[in-house]
Amino acid sequence: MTQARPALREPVQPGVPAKTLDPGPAGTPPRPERLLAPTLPPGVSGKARLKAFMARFQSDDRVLIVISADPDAIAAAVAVKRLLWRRVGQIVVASTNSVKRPDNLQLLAALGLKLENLEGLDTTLFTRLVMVDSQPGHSPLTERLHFDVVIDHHPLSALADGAAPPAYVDIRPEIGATATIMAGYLQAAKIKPGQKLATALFYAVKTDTQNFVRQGRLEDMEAFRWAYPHISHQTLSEIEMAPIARSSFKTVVAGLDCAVFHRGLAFAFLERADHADTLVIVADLLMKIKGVSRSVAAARCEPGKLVVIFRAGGRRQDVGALAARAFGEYGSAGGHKNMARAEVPMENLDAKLRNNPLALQRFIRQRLSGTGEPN
Ligand SMILES: [Mn+2]
Repeated sequence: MTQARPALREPVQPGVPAKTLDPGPAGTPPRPERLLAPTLPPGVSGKARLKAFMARFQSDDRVLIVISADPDAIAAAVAVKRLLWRRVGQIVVASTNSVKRPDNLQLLAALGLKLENLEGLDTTLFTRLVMVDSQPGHSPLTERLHFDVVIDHHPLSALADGAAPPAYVDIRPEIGATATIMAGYLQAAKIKPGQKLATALFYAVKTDTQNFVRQGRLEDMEAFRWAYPHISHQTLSEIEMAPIARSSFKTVVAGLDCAVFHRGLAFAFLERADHADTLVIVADLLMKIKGVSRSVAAARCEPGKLVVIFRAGGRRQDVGALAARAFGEYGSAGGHKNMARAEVPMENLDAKLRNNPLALQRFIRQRLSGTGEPN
């Protein structure tokens, strides 16, 4: 049996060191990992989950909710905020990544959610740490923190050596979105979602399941239907039609302009991109071109890393596995079947590649085609 790779969430947190993904140099046996374990059995009722979750908090708690900001994570964080409203002393939401993608910015604005940057935040000021839509091992910023609660839908990942297991863990990889899981808690608490929260949850399920093409399950559809009567169509369309920042526009145009096409694969390489989120826009737009079933957008982004974004249509591809095979030995790489990314610190690459964009582009294409993936 092959060693299961800890699948990365998409988007991957910036700067995840190779060690979180790489089981070790070839030939060395991977050390036994302690996986996070759900604290309740699978079939337990929503009420029981809610009770176990709420039991973690007291009225004077200062709660820090940690996310890697994307629509699902943002919606899940707001759902946790709603559940804990008037039940704890303070709630702060912090992200491990900076937000640049237009829909995420629009969503934050629509929710009026102030997102702190986890880096530089003194986590000891908080009495409870909660993580949603991610797991502590996904980011070097969080792997050493002690979380009280983890709620997620990514595959179970390993706990860092010496890290204490969270007291409450609800991880259900079979669910399409963490927003779906959170809808279950809100329903158990008999909370009717306000317009903003409903819109955020609705959009989260929609994007994380890619309109139910990917991994959409009955639970996701039920959450979708539950949220629907309460959403604001105006806000939803503002999020979906969010404008691209003018500073990213040039990168997007250049990314589309340089794309090359080969048997269903659209490949765009830029020497530099302003932000990884801009490459996501490029990869998504390339998928809209007729005949394209897979897209890859790659560029060097600050601070000093190569970012490769993967998108695929349909159910029969697995770009998460492709990303891991192609770049896992150089940095963090992985994701879902239809969405994945690799982030490789430039210092992990040969000096020749660091200073020669053409060589870097060739290297990426070789890694993509040389890993057994039919083109
Ligand atoms: Mn998610």
